[in-house]
Amino acid sequence: MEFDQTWLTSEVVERSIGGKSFYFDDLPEENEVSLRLRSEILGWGRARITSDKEDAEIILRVRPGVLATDESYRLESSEGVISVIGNTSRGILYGFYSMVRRMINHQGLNFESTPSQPIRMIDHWDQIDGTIERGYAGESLFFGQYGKNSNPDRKEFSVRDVVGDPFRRDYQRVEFYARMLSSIGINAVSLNNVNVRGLATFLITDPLLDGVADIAQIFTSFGIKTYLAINWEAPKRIKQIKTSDPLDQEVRDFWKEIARNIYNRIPDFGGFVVKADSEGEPGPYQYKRTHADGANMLAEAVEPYGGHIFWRTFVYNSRQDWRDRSTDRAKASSENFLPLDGQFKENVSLQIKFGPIDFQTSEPLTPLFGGLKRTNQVMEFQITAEYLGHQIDINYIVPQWKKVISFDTKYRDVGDSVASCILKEHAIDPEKTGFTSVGNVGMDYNWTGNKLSQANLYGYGRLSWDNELTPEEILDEWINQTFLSIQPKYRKTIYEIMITSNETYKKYNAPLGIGFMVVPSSHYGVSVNGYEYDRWGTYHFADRNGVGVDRSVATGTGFSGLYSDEVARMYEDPATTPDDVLLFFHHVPYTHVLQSGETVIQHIYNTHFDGYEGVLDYIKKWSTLEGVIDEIDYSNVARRLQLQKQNALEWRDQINTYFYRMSGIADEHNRTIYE
Ligand code: GCV
Repeated sequence: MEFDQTWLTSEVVERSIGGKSFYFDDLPEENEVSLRLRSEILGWGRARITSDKEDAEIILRVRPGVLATDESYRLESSEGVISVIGNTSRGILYGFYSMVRRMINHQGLNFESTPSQPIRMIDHWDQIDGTIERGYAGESLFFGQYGKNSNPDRKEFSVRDVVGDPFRRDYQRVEFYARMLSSIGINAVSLNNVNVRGLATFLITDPLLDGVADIAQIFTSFGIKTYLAINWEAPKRIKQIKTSDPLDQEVRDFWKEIARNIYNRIPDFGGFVVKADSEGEPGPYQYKRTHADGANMLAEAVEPYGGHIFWRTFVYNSRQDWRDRSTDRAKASSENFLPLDGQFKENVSLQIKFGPIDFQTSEPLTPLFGGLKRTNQVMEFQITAEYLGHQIDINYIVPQWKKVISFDTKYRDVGDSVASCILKEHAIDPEKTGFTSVGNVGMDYNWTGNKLSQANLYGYGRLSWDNELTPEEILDEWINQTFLSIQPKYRKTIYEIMITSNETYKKYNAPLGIGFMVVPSSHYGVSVNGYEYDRWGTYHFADRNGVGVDRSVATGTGFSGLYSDEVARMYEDPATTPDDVLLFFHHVPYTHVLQSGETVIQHIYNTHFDGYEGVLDYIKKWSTLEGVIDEIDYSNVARRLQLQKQNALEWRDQINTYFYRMSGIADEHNRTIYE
């Protein structure tokens, strides 16, 4: 095959189910998923299907109503026979992949599982010309002509005119991708960028719907619903209607007609993802309507078909004046959406970035979680490493996500106030809650640019399915499956590199939660003041006295007051604010002593020297794998490590020098800081 087999290699198959005989017991009816299951067993699984129960080693049983949800599964093993049980064939499909995984990882085959989050989605930022906004692994799997249009990271995202069929139609690749997603429990995919540019606006209409339908058919068979991102101005652009006002009857009829046509072609179509009034995109504010007006209008259009709207809360003033200290971007989504709590229809979910700004290395949980009490919500993550090293630097992100979803919001009105539970607790339809994340794959041979970035896709799926899993367990599983044939000591080396990699990256990046010291636009590499005087509202306010943004209620922007009383009290006071977000909430002197006991300035120096050393250590460790793992994988990562070393060095020296110049305070350990 022309692409890497990820964690689903033929070795994995051989050591688990290859050659085994499967028996379908009591399958009430065949559907796309049960047919797919059969072809997975025979094709990918290289196993047999027997009609004689006595001959079966693995029995698949659909038992409607036996398990908690239609996605749940149970594995039972007795006297050499394994049973996979589910209410539906979807449950069995998840059970099937779980059985394979558990066999490889020696995790035992008496096991029952129900997903923690009902929605487990991937959003693609793929563009109609084959490029991907914030993509670091080649072109889109869905659009474009690979080879002719190879320009994965152009650092600007306008879309070129497309001549002819925009679809790539590499269905072998899409099928394998769908298998990857289904094997980790993903159940929804949005195909195109939320900035819907150029011809992409027309994906919701004929004839482009044909291409969408072909892709959706593959995803459906793996239990995955397909969504599209829409352009708010579609009524104007597609049908030359004079307005896109959500209360205008012609506009409402337009969307109803669009929905009717889509569901005719794709009966299990998921619905729409919407970025409106955000970073220059059009939206209801143009017509002085609320975001509830906008979302509910679309929700009404898809409602007769069971459709669903994901409405993003990433709405902020992106034309800020740095001189204006009263506007705080961190407050924007709360200011825009808290007043609308309770006004959204049952088939709308607000799609909320986990942090108040934008997928930085360290950010607090956004106060919308817990603040919204009667609204369906999904938490948005970013697997693609926009601010986390572009899939050049090694960065296993799961520890950061785990920390976010485990944050205790300390709201007393709910049974469980931890971030991952609050979604259901405050929903009007708990089934319309969960996680979504910007995907990280492209047409690169290994899907993710850096082979090790596959672990982030794997980890996102596994964590979404089971919020109790630890980053360590997930990494262990991924390494066992991906590097199945190498000796345990080498797997341990890979583990040691990856488990510390998020912390290492954080160490040489912007310090203590301040964020955004990146090169503008591309967001890779250091530029301390790159965003300091710009329009995006992302400032660090370093001066000769100290650094950080005062977001306290007493003297700052008041952002910290948006949390529950207990959490607000914690963030209000620099002494109780956790170190890793201190500068997000407070402007403190360089001599301020952290909870760790270090001063801010010494912490900056120490972490930046350590971070670079960490990368040197990875290079040494990785070199021991030469000749042990596949040469393609070895050199893929080795090459990137050299780039990471350069990146970490530049971060270290520019950050250290900048803060030395600002503070005039020398490093306690007299290491080299350039003047
Ligand atoms: C799709 C950030 C990124 C943009 C992205 C935006 C969003 O600002 O830099 O590329 O646009 O987030 O989430 O909509």
